[in-house]
Amino acid sequence: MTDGAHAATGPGRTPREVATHCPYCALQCGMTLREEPDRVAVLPRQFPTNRGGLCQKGWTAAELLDHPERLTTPLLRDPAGGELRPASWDAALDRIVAGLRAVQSGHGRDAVAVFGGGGLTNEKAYALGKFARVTLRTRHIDYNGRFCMSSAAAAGTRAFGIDRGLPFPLADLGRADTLLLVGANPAETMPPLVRWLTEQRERGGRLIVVDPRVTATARLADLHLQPLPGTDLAVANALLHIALTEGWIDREYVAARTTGFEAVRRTVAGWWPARAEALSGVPMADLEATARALGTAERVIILTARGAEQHAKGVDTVTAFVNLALALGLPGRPGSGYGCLTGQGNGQGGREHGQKADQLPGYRRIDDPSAREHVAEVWGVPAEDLPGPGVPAYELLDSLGTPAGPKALLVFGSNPVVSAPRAARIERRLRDLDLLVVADFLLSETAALADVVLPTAQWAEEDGTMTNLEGRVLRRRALRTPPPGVRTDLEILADLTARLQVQGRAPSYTESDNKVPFLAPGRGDADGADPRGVFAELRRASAGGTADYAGVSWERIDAHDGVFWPCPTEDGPDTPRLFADRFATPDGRARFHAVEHRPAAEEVCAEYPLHFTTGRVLAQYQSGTQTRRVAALRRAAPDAFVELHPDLAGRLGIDDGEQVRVVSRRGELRAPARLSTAIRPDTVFAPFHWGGAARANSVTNDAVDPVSGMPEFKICAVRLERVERP
Ligand SMILES: Nc1nc2c(c(=O)[nH]1)N[C@H]1C(S)=C(S)[C@@H](COP(=O)(O)OP(=O)(O)OC[C@H]3O[C@@H](n4cnc5c(=O)[nH]c(N)nc54)[C@H](O)[C@@H]3O)O[C@H]1N2
Ligand SMILES: Nc1nc2c(c(=O)[nH]1)N[C@H]1C(S)=C(S)[C@@H](COP(=O)(O)OP(=O)(O)OC[C@H]3O[C@@H](n4cnc5c(=O)[nH]c(N)nc54)[C@H](O)[C@@H]3O)O[C@H]1N2
Ligand code: SF4
Ligand SMILES: [Mo]
Repeated sequence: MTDGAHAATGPGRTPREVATHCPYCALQCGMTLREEPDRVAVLPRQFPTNRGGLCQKGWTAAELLDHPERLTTPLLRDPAGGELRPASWDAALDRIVAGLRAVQSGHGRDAVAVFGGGGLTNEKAYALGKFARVTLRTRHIDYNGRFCMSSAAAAGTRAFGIDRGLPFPLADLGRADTLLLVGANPAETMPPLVRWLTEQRERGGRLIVVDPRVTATARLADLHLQPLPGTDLAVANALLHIALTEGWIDREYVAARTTGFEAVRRTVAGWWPARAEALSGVPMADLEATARALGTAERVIILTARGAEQHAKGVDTVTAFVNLALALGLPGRPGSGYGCLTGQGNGQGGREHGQKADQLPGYRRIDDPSAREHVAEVWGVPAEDLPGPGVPAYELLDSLGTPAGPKALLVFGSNPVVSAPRAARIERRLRDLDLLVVADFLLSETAALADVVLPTAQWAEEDGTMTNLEGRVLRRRALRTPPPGVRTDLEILADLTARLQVQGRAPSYTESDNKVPFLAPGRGDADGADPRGVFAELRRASAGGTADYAGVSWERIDAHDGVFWPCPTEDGPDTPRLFADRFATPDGRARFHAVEHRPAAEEVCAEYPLHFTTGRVLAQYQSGTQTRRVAALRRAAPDAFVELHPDLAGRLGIDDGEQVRVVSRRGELRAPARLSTAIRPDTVFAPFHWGGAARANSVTNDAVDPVSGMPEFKICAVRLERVERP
């Protein structure tokens, strides 16, 4: 049984079942879907990551398959009345093709942009990158992973020469003697992962959590450091300072396996624990206890997540923790290392196959001549015809509809009206476009602004692969076909490509365009919409790259519990653990980079005296398009809220449950106050899962990290006000 499905043996006898994975986060919990007379049932499934566990979102994921608000027909904006109205696929695709041609002939190829998502399968991420570069020939493609993984990715690449979220299997967490979680709240964001934390502590390990709030995860910890948001870099430098003073550095490892330590040593020499305490509020004694737990244990793992990374200094902050890990000799040592907890379902694979502005498939750089040659060869186009690098997500979104920016945008798998920083401004940019196309299965806030909405298939209706937070490539398996009127993302891309190629050319196109089939011929995929065919091509395109999938086949994934990349040959091994002997740098050594703390892009002042930070709650996912429509999740987390300390509430005369306004220089959000001693009195928190008046991103700062382009979602300056009742 290679597809993991059990076909029904007769009507009403054995229900059809399929072994697949949850559609939501990067843990990609194993689950079995079963077709029942009146619903699709979700059953937990043993898989090495979740070991039979699922969170509430996973349990209820199938509810959206037959949801009454599901889109089952394309929608076209009526030019006269301005309403979105049902239309045929022909009419919708014709409108898109005409719009793209008009924009490209008037303003050049780069006037069209593509925005993807880390929830797309590897096949779709790959096809989207190729669609942008080969079919549209625009340099403008980027994706929501820029808001998610980009800082850790950049730091990992510069230190280790490779970016794989966890360079070891998740199971290693259970055996760590000391585990440091920085800005991660897996008890809410990846609940089944908590089993590994429990196992770790039952074996006598120590768990240390760094978070400005006493989260569900912090409550599990032996030690909780509660810094001011945006001060993790100083904390990391102080921890390394202490380790140096105490002689806990692994000097042999540093000498044999790394370069650049001397500059780091000089920098952290100035980070006395007292200085870090004054800045972060973390007591010196706790810094010392943390450094000791890291410096004197055998198996030590340091993990970061969005709390540390979503800052305008996110890359340097991650680098500071990587420096600490390297100085202690952790990366590559059995049971030890540094890792980042990737977020979206295919957050890892989504950043490997070419939907990032500066990348080609296989985690190749688009400005590397040999990478261009290789991929152009697979695509059957001249390398010089491939566009150069585009710009990171926020810069792209912020340029839409401006005189120099793209005039048309196609969105696959993101809802930036809710999830982009400084969202009111991005909403205006989207409205300024000549053409906005959104493919979604629900009418997200972004789809509601579109000129054309294309109804697309859901996870249980498509085959493909996903790469989880461990770098393990998994199979997504279809239980059923999409409902009538709905097409898969791959079908949409193939349809558009065919129409763009057949119906003549925009004047800016060169001769070779019409000769380029979307997928090179002879690979078993006539129309380019078959995910197996696309995966076969992806394997060739990634071969020899950093993220090498050449040896990964669907059959091999099925026969094992997934395949870890890099995996260059079908009969050779895959790579569950990286860095045992060497790093992926030219000389095989990991690279230290000296990094200095700097203040947040926006500091508090008399007018905006409070720190504002954002994040997630267990029962809602991301921009909420999906989970806000699931009854049980809506009951569990019905509304947005503003979390603040009772002391602060007392000072401002705010009662629990009262409507408050969080105001920044960019805008405001309104939501009920939730009083809690779990947060620092100088900081307020709001989840970002809601749009409208409660949208957290009306408030957030659009300052970005200079290296990664990551926006500063986790800190800005605000004031808090009561909303006076009429
Ligand atoms: N329920 C649920 N689960 C999810 C998701 C979801 O939307 N909902 N999304 C998935 C995705 S895409 C992602 S990226 C992951 C994210 O997973 P996490 O990174 O665990 O989630 P966040 O809540 O964004 O941030 C984690 C913590 O960072 C803390 N924090 C805020 N500012 C700072 C700071 O300056 N320093 C430190 N050290 N901590 C800070 C917050 O208080 C929060 O508790 O979750 C995935 N899983
Ligand atoms: N303030 C604040 N803002 C944040 C964050 C934060 O911590 N604080 N976190 C950031 C992070 S880490 C992330 S990852 C982003 C996520 O934010 P978004 O990019 O908005 O992610 P989603 O809400 O998952 O949006 C996915 C959309 O695509 C649709 N969709 C799902 N699967 C598919 C598919 O296969 N094909 C197509 N065509 N559509 C699909 C869904 O219905 C949904 O409308 O938000 C970022 N924004
Ligand atoms: S932890 Fe993530 S993958 Fe697992 S069930 Fe929950 S949302 Fe799905
Ligand atoms: Mo994310």
